[in-house]
Amino acid sequence: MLIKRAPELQSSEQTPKQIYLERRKFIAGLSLAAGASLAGKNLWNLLAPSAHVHASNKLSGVVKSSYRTDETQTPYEDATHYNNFYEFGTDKSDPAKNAQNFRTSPWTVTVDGEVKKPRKFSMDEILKLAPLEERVYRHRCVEAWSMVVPWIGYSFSELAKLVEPTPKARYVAFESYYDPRQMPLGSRAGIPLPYVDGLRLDEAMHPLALLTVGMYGESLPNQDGAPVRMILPWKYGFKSIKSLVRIRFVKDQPPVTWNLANSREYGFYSNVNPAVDHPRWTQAKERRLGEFFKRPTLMFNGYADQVAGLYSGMDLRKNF
Ligand SMILES: Nc1nc2c(c(=O)[nH]1)N[C@H]1C(S)=C(S)[C@@H](COP(=O)(O)O)O[C@H]1N2
Ligand SMILES: [Mo]
Repeated sequence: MLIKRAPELQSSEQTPKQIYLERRKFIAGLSLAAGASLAGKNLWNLLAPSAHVHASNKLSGVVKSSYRTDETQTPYEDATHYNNFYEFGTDKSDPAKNAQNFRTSPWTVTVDGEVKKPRKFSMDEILKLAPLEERVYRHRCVEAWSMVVPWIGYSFSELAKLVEPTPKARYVAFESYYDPRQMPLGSRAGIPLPYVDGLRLDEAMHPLALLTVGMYGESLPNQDGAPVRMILPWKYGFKSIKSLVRIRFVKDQPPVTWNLANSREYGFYSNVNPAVDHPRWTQAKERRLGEFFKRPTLMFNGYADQVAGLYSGMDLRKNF
């Protein structure tokens, strides 16, 4: 009976997530058949999240953007079970386990500050504000691992246009949701919360800056920053702030969580730069999840042609 399921895995109708879940069921079945001795604790941990997976839904009307690398995409399983989301724990496997019951509906994002039309957006409004695009971006953490992920969203500038920033707006400040009751591990994360980040206005308005509502054809899983986050593919991953609740257009450079936590190690810009090492490790190479050999890290994570102009004349060693 289990064997018969295998050919279905090849169906082109299936999303990577469905394939992954089929595999999980398959593994579960095998272990039951083989007896309880094989069904160790780790296996049960692996199986537990499947009860909640329907928290993410297929997104319809998504068009493929030309912003896409044809490098091999990271398997859904890795991108959703190897995460940084300190509000839900500091181990890479914590967010997938601990964010399952995170309530992301109803959700509103407040946009204010130096804008002519401050307003709140419901999640429904955000989903309909501009056509949803699938963009396949390289995603590189400051810890020197990387992925290739098919994100879904649209340029942040689409939202910015609607609120009409005034000439005084020079930066954009972003803030994540924080509720210690839902995120009890946050108090032990070792970073100040709520998580905040910021961009210069021209960086935020760059078309690559993606207001992200989904991945792999579906809405974002909680552990990846549901229901809406930023993705800034030319910057280290920590700039890609999750579970956004507030966006403010401001005059002065806003605080950045990792810079507040350790200003010697993490700067405001945090553009991917293989020539400027982290004080404790090299940034010249990275490990792509699922690959054995390290690969060289590219300037601006491979997006130099598009974004280098934003930083012309700047000392990138000083402005790290
Ligand atoms: N609110 C919040 N956003 C966050 C983080 C976090 O801990 N909290 N971690 C950051 C870091 S360090 C990285 S590498 C990316 C990871 O995104 P992913 O788990 O979807 O790959 O999210 C970033 N956004
Ligand atoms: Mo990161």
